[in-house]
Amino acid sequence: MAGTSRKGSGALKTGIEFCAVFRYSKSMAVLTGNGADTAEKNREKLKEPGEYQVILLNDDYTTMEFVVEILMLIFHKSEKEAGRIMMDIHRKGKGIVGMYPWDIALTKANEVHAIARQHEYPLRCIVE
Ligand code: TYC
Repeated sequence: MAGTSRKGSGALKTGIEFCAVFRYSKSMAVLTGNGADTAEKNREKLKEPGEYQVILLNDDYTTMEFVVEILMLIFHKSEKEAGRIMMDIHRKGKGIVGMYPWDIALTKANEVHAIARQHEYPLRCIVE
């Protein structure tokens, strides 16, 4: 390990035998041993991945009008586009309503749930 006095290891010359970095993969922090990696590779691994799908799920109780309102209010869709997306979800069971960085995607999903529950609808929204 770094700081021990074993001799003969190339890595020990620099004082670093093992370097652990956190790499973010979706919601998981993955511990990766990569003492041999370059600074460039480390920078890539530390970079947050770009965007996540926010997906709305169909159900039998939430009204079509309410889903259209949600798509306009939370996801900034036009009324026409919101109607089209809602009908697509109604027919197929689910649909992507936007792509956002992780924190924004989670916030939007939570907003959908909060407003839906206030109106006593079971509407579900997931991020993946
Ligand atoms: N299936 C619902 C109905 O017929 C409408 C609906 C559409 C609900 C999309 C949820 O994500 C949804 N009232």
